Amino acid sequence: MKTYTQKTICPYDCPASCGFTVHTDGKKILKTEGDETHPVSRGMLCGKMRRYTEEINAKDRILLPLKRCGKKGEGSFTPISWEDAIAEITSRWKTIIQTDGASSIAYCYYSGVMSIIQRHCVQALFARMGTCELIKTLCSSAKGDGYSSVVGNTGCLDPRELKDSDLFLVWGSNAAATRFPTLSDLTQARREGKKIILIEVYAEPMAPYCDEVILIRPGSDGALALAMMHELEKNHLSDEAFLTEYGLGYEEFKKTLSACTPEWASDITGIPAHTITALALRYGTASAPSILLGSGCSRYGNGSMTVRLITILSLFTGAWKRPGGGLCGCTPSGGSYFDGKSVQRPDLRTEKPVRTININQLSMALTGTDGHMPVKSLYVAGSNPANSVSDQKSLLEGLKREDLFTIVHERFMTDTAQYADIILPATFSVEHSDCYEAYGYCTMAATRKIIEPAGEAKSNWNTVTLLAKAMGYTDSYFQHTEEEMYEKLILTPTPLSAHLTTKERMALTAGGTISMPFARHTDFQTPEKRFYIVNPRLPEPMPHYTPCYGGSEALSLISVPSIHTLNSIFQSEKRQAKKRGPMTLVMNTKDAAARDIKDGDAVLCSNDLAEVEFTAKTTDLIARGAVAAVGVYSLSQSPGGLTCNALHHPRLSDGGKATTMNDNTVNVTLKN
Ligand SMILES: Nc1nc2c(c(=O)[nH]1)N[C@H]1C(S)=C(S)[C@@H](COP(=O)(O)OP(=O)(O)OC[C@H]3O[C@@H](n4cnc5c(=O)[nH]c(N)nc54)[C@H](O)[C@@H]3O)O[C@H]1N2
Ligand SMILES: Nc1nc2c(c(=O)[nH]1)N[C@H]1C(S)=C(S)[C@@H](COP(=O)(O)OP(=O)(O)OC[C@H]3O[C@@H](n4cnc5c(=O)[nH]c(N)nc54)[C@H](O)[C@@H]3O)O[C@H]1N2
Ligand SMILES: [Mo]
Repeated sequence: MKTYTQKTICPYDCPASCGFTVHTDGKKILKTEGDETHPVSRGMLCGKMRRYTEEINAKDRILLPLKRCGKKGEGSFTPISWEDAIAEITSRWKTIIQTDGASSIAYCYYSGVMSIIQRHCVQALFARMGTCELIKTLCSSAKGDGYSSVVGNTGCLDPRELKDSDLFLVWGSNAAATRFPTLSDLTQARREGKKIILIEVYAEPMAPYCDEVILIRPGSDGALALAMMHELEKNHLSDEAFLTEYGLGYEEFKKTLSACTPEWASDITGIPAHTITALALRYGTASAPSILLGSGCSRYGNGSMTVRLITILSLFTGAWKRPGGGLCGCTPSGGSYFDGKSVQRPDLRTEKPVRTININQLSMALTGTDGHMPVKSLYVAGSNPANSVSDQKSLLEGLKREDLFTIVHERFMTDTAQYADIILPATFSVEHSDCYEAYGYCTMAATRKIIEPAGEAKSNWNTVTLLAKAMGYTDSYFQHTEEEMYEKLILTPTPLSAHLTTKERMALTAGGTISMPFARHTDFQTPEKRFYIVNPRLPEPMPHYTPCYGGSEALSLISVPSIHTLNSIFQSEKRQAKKRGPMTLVMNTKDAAARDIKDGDAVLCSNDLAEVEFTAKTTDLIARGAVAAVGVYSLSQSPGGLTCNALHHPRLSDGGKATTMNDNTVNVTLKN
């Protein structure tokens, strides 16, 4: 058997879009390993992607189209042909459009596949059909909203610039799990004697990589940022010249800071006032301090405001002027290298959508609690809402409706697929061609199909175009092949990739990664070419502390990623599942002791939405009053058939219409 290697890109939802190499015989993937030539991952490959071969070749992969033959949700299916599946789906849709209108059809895609064609082509089909529009804000839109309300489209630091930082505030980012390549930058900085300070609710995973840990109450980071700025002002450590020359509203904002004392913030954050002062002084006396911001503190009712305040803090000492100084963790490119709109094609919609559905409120659209009729059909691709979306109990009730026609395009029998009427088999990244741009680094990449799809699996592009043709759509968009789309996308420049030569673009079509220039951080991309401390375009022009939703239960629940899984991906891979262990709720040792709870006990976590059973784990490295549910679990891995998402209200953030999955309260008791 002749084998060879080929480079490709990780399709999953991490900031780096790491490169890796596959060994193949041309038919099957035999092994994966790091790609030493990749400008970001530099030969590293996470434990999950080392298991990619097992995932691709898994025995339980869905390889044929399936049709439901039992009750909804029961999980009984029988194989059908692609022809019959497409005919049934499109005839049902045509009937629904005639009887109830296109606005009773919904679609849901999110981050299962992060490449541009396969991810976004789904939107084009539903735009053409004129169905409900989906607001895709399941992850970090509040963070993006808060950041851009200060600096517009200005790019933040690419983590490769962190080598010049002289102090690091790791602010709610579990880089050990979610920013693997950045972790090595932090480790290197520490070797050079630079200090790393962690500001976290749940600090256990990152504490070993940091010099100091500051535990903070969930959703209170805005108050900390304000008190730090108060102390910077008091100690003449703010860069007044920079703030006045490049910023708008500094003088007005400065006046509001006098009330934001460390004592005031201490009451809100639970951090001692002297710790806040020491942190501010250390930050203010560093030359090029960087803040590495995760998305955790943005997933609250006040998430956008919190990020707005942290972004202003990052500018307050003029750090943005100096190499390595500033904010890392938002969009480093400040825009797009590929013309994603040419795939999404919002222009295929001829009329304004009658109905929009926020993905965080899918449960409401399925049960009709959003003031509309419950939707009649749902198409899911590249998402597993039964595991990943809030208000899980209602969502499952909605999916159970016998009058809901659900199609799930998937690789595995996920909890969402269990509720389908028709399941279509989907490809893995090595079985289709696509373009990638990292959302946490300045890189763009492309990779062609390496092997033929297993069984009868089809890519999102090939499925969407089949459906469109069967709907009778003759638009030229749906007539393109996947390879034509791939080449077209690579050859179309955007303002940020306009400098690439045709030769470079041609080279990219063969596959590879291009490192793009870092942003010019003080070239502020706002209409005024300055950043907004006060932003007159916002409903609340003056930034200030706003509380999160909170709730009446005793403990605040946050939901954090697991190092062993990637959202709901890899949970069926046996070794990863074993390493991850049972569904765990992390508690502060004292909060646990007050409830007579010990490590390993079965506990019940409840609020007005649901009761969910977990295994308790206790540590001093989580803030008092907070509990953390680690990882996304399938319903079958949960002792009570529900996961932490059943405890998440479908409320939205203040800006960005985003998830507030960290902003819920719960009571926790020992299970008898
Ligand atoms: N291994 C692994 N990697 C992943 C993922 C995964 O599931 N597993 N998910 C991928 C995806 S989709 C994304 S969006 C990114 C996730 O990226 P992020 O969402 O940035 O995830 P984390 O890096 O865990 O950062 C969240 C951290 O915020 C903390 N936190 C929560 N609330 C607060 C708060 O109020 N204040 C402060 N200071 N901290 C708080 C949590 O304890 C957690 O450690 O990672 C991606 N990479
Ligand atoms: N409790 C809890 N909830 C969370 C999070 C958390 O940390 N904890 N994280 C949140 C965040 S940050 C995010 S981004 C969301 C993610 O939520 P989702 O976007 O729903 O992501 P996944 O749960 O990983 O499901 C993705 C599915 O896409 C499938 N898939 C992969 N590639 C393809 C493909 O090419 N085509 C098709 N058709 N399918 C494919 C995978 O098999 C998988 O079942 O979850 C959010 N929900
Ligand atoms: Mo995400």
